[in-house]
Amino acid sequence: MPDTQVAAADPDTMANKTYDAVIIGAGIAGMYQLYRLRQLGLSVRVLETGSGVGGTWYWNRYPGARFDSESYTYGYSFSEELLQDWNWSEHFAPQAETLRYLNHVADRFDMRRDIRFGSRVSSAAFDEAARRWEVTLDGGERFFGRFLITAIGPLSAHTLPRIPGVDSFRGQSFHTYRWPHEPVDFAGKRVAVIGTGATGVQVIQTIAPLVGRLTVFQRTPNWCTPLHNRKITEDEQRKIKAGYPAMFDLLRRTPGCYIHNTDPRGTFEVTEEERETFWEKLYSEPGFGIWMANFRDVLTDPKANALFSDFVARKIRQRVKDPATAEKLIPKCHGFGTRRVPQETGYYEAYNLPHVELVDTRATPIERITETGVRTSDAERGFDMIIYATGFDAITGAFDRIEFRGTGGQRLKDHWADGPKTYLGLMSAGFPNMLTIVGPHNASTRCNIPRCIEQNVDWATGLMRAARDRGITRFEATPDAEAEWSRHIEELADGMLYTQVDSWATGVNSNVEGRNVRRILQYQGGAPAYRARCDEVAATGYAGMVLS
Ligand code: NA7
Repeated sequence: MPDTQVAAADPDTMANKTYDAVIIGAGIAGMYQLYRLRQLGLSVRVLETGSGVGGTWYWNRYPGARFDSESYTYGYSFSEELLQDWNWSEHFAPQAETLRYLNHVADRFDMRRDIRFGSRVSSAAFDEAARRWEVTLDGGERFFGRFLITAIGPLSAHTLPRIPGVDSFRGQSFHTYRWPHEPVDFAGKRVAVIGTGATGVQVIQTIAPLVGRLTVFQRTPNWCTPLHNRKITEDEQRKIKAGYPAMFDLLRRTPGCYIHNTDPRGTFEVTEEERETFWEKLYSEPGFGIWMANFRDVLTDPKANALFSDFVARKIRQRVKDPATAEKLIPKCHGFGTRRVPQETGYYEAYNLPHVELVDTRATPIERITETGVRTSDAERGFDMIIYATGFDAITGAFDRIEFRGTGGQRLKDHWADGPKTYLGLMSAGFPNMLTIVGPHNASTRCNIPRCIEQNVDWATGLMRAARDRGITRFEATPDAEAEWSRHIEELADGMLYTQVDSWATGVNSNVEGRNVRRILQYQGGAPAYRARCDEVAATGYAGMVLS
């Protein structure tokens, strides 16, 4: 068979597995990066653990998984035809629809031929002499790329609880991130859910009416607010499609690239009546407006924050019939919006069902998972199924699970041992030719994520275009630029209420050794300022980097 035909069947064979760029991950970021680098005419290989595209939306198939961003603000913006052809069915689309969308994108742009599925990267090492990365899969297969782009997701390193006996349970058990592809039957089952973050809330409200008995093990309650999801009408569909340019323009200007923008007023600049009316309006409106479009000081002034937290606490008391359960559901250790706000649909009402029980694991800690259920300090309960909605080793965890070695063999894990050190949240000194899309210290993890992904990818693509045009085979952030950016990140976070609270956003995870200390992982200056800084670096010929 002629070589050309071999290449058509398997590009890895002819190309000797050497590419201009290797991308790790075929989620939203990896797919878009592939599309853009192909436009540059580069040879690209995407390595993906799963058997399909979609990343977050491929893995998180748990019941109730859906957007918290308005669907039409979440899709890719790069193709007008795609925008006009795709119809979102609901204002906040469910996981299956989003996965369908991403598969549609992969097919439409013929992406799969450059993606290797079922390929988990275990290590990547920079070869200084060859100025390229050597990327190794589980099982030992190797790929080579001049450039290495990580698109491995901020919430992809899922964590099971460090509770004795997790392996001993004989019933069904699932982490929400590794939900089975086959349907799961809940009818008549005694089900435990551990964890009440954004994921746990979606699971609980969805399965509560389906199960025989539901016990929720809550360690920390969260401030949840109504999603108010509904179908998109035909008239709305037309308006959405006609309004894309204006909408994307707005999204470029808001701090988190949502359609919600901070209210310029201060909480105490209005009368009590005006305040209540405004907050009632926010509570009755869909999506994250209540978090993102609240008074400007709600997330920074402790008094304003406490007052709004009281407002939401009142709502919880009104909605939960049993006063003792309501009190358990009201957070006491953190204010509204200082952790990710779960968006709910009937979550609080689920606790009014006679077969749903809430266990406060701070009052009665889980001691062990047994063969038949869960033992707390005061009781042993039998279950048919345990659902772990216990979250992720966020933002840096996926990096820790791959052995990245830069110049002189240094490990990224060691370089970041005291917290990430980056330049623009996109690269790290000592790790040449490597770009970290949605990495720590960039704006994307406090963002309507595809919007910031597109910014990250477009910037990375610009750098690679410059490299191609100028014959550059090596780029690297300088240690000074890295130190300055890392300081800037700390300064921006100073005074934010969220930095005083344990959560995945501050890098705390009780289930991972060494993750009990808060770290600053996110850029807090807002997406527009972040984009401006990145653009300035590019416009000045990549200041803070050495290109050769
Ligand atoms: P989160 O928000 O990190 O939530 C994890 C939940 O699991 C949270 O309630 C934890 O309690 C709880 N948890 C974790 N470990 C334990 C143990 N050992 N015992 C009891 N409870 C435990 O993850 P999600 O998946 O809900 O959401 C992640 C993001 O995905 C979300 O913000 C969206 O952006 C999408 P804790 O609060 O730590 O006390």
